[in-house]
Amino acid sequence: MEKNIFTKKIIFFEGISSTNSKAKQLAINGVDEGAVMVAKMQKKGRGRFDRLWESPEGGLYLSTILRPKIPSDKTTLLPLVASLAVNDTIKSYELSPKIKWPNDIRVNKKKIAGILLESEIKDNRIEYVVLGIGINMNLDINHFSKELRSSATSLLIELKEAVDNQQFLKNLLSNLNDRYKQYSNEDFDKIINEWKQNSDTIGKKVKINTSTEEIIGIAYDVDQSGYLIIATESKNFKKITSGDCIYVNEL
Ligand code: BT5
Repeated sequence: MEKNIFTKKIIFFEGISSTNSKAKQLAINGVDEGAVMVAKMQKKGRGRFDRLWESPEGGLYLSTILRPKIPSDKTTLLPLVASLAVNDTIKSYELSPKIKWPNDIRVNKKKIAGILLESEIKDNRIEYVVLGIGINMNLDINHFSKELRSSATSLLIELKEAVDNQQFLKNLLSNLNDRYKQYSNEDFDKIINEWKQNSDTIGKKVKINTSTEEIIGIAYDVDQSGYLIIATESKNFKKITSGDCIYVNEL
């Protein structure tokens, strides 16, 4: 049987600043693809655009190093690959997660996990990608800051019982290996189709905030790069490469 590349080297930390920062250091030092860093808590967990990821003890915080050997323009599909792996795992706990573009995993419309990808590309070649995943495991509502209490949830809150973080990690790394294999085999259509099946974004009226503009329209499709296509009210199509997506019916 083929080995899981994500179980060859797993490094555990009690507490850490950020597993993504640690993984980046190791990636620069040449550590192999698949190495995983796991922490019980993070002091400076990061979200996209340098936002804070609340990381109290009880959650699961991990990062891994990827060195994909496929054209660098396909790195934009990695958020879909990672969100499918997290979604697959949460689903196996008999919950009904949905992916919100680009990388939020939500249960009952509340965020249960987040994904952060940071890549280093040189001369059109991927040097490394650090994939970070944060999952709200055994956290109750009081673990979250007041600002997050209406928008965040955890496995404990949804299942009303504690989950074994080590078992969850094992399941997640196995799903990640399967999804990453699909990706490495360039099975991109399958990834995009399954992402669409597991997302609730397409068809919704959305408000997108990018670094430069706000766009309102219907989420029409996700293209071959994983970018979101919006049909605007003026009947134009806009391609969104990066930004925040808010469902208008949840405002
Ligand atoms: C993310 O960013 O969702 C990416 C989160 C990635 C965290 C992992 S943990 C392991 C690894 N090491 C790191 O340092 N990071 C990664 P974004 O889409 O920008 O969402 C951030 C926003 O989510 C924040 O501004 C809050 O509104 C909200 N948020 C923060 N902490 C949360 C939590 N624990 N649960 C739910 N929502 C949270």
